[in-house]
Amino acid sequence: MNNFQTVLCEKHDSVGIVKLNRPNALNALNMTLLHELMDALEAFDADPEIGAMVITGNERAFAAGADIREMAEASAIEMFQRDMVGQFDRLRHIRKPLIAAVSGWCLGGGCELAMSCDMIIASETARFGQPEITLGVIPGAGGTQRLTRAVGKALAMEMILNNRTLTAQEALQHGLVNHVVPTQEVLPAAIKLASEIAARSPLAVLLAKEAINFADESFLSNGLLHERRSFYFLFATEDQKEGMRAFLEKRTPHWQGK
Ligand code: CO8
Repeated sequence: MNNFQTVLCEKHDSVGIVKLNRPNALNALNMTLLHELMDALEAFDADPEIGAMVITGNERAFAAGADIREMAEASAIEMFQRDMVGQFDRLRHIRKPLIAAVSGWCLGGGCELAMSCDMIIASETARFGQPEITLGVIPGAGGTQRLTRAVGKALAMEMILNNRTLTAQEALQHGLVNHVVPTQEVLPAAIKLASEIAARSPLAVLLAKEAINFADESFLSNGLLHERRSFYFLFATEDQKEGMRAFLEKRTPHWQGK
């Protein structure tokens, strides 16, 4: 975890923080960064001390997209073999909650990365967009799908077909982000939210995240069945007994993840 070149990792109690660290390229996502980011997140996901994770950038950029320099001259076959977007699939297997703390540019693959997280905290300076059309391509890591689900078809069309960017306030208004805060507060606010979630009943958090993600990926009847199974399953845990008893006894529950 300490040998990464393009990301910095830190633990803040029960929260794992991964900071994208290619400031000279506005945190453009090259292959090294993508591999290191996913390695770091998977390590936190496997760490029993960690309950939730935050991905952040710097004040100027969360990430300005995939690294254009690295892919400009690539052939279709080279792109297929590199499978840059395949790295993104690793995100879908992270079970603990992931929060993006976004300041500045959040474009292309950077916006796709933020949207692949479970929640987004944006600073007032954040700018969201999918400018791939200006490069003669389209989003490749889920942008056409996730942006459409988040902001609706009309706005997604304008953003992807005509490079319309959203301010933080617009992103909030259209449901792309959870909160907008002053720039200095974006990381503390994300850590606070992650800490609060990390203090909740851990098995229920994992199953709730899984069930919500199912909503985007399935027909309603499949999603309902998935949710119901997880709900019943939680009655096999000690945490469910503890949570309900603590409520009835008017005390704070003590979660054990069992
Ligand atoms: N790739 C590589 N380098 C970049 C990128 C990028 N995406 N964005 C910025 N940089 C570099 C610049 O080349 C510049 O480097 P140098 O100083 O060596 O010339 C440095 O970062 C600073 O950038 P600027 O000087 O351009 O800074 P400005 O403040 O003038 O402009 C902008 C900021 C508007 C963000 C501008 O940099 C920009 O338009 N960047 C490109 C944004 C873009 O088109 N992103 C989409 C990329 S394609 C994509 O993401 C496809 C995703 C597909 C799947 C993803 C899987 C990971």
